[in-house]
Amino acid sequence: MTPPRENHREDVIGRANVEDTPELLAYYDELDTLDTGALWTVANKIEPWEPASQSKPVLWRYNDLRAHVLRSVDLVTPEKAGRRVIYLNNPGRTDVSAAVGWIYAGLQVMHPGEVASAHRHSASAIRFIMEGSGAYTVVDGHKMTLGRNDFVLTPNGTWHEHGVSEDGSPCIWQDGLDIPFVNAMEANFYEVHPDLQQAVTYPVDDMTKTWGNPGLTPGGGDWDKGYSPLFKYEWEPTYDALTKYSAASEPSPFDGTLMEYVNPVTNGPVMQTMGASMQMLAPGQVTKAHRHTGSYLYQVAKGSGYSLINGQRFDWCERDIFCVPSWAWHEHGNTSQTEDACLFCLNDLPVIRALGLYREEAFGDNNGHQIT
Ligand code: GTQ
Repeated sequence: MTPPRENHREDVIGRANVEDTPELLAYYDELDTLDTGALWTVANKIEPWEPASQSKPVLWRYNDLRAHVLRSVDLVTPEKAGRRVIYLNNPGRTDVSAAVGWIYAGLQVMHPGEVASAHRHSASAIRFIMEGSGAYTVVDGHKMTLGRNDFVLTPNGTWHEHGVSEDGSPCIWQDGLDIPFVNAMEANFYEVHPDLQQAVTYPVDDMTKTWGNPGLTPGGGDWDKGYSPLFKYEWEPTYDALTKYSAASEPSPFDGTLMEYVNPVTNGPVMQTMGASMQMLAPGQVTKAHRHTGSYLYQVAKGSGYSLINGQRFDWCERDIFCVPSWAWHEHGNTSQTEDACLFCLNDLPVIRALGLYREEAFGDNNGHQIT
């Protein structure tokens, strides 16, 4: 960790530095009865020198969670539960049920033949498929079939339901939603579909076939919604793209080879509030530390390695999930000398960037590595 900067001391001129006296304390009590307060009693807290995330760096090991997630199948039905999900409860964010920052995440399990009813809400979601076969999601009449490491969007306001086909196997996927953020904006609406299920009104996987062709968009294709028409992003083309890009370029010292998933119409993020990326670490690759604003939830799509987050080491393997809170120092290492490692990342960068709040800093000392 770096020492506090000189201008970060609380006694510098211009920062609130008023000592309590009996008279002032009585005055504060009077203000309180009028639903008011003296700014200088809270100023240093509400205007910190730099972001002070309440989220803790956390690693959720799939090995620890999987049996508990599967157990929920014996305890509740999707009909009763609405969504049968075990959510990731960051110890610093339990008040808003967030996994990190303003991002919610959970592990949803479904057995073959099960369906979770259709609903829609102001929160946007992604699902990242972790295991099993036969999973599908229907979004506004478009049915998407889903395999391992695919991810699917259910953008705000779209009707969506999930299921697993009769001939599939038990499926577990990660849900990631901006529920805490939309609640913070006090803008969350929720509706159950009047028929509980929606009709599939387009050919299966039509959005991938229409919008998912590299370098080509449909002639006369027309899309002006705030989210990507490519509702599903498949693993194979993603891995193929990363393999080609890593062979053709130098990796970033901080991220290895990183590609962002984009809306093919705008080249911008997949949704207005949440973005996603996949990054590849070559065998043995170790990155340097940096930090930036925004909250990040990683899922290990392939391989094994470690991350140092604010000086704390987390060793991860395939299917583990970990978070990097805003402005936390982080660096990653692939511990295999033969296999690459791939990290899927869900983040709130679209919000951070749209509001002009993005900032980034490299760790300057110790050749760019945190001291642990
Ligand atoms: O599938 O729409 O994990 O609405 C939490 C809230 C999943 C969903 C969650 C949701 C969903």
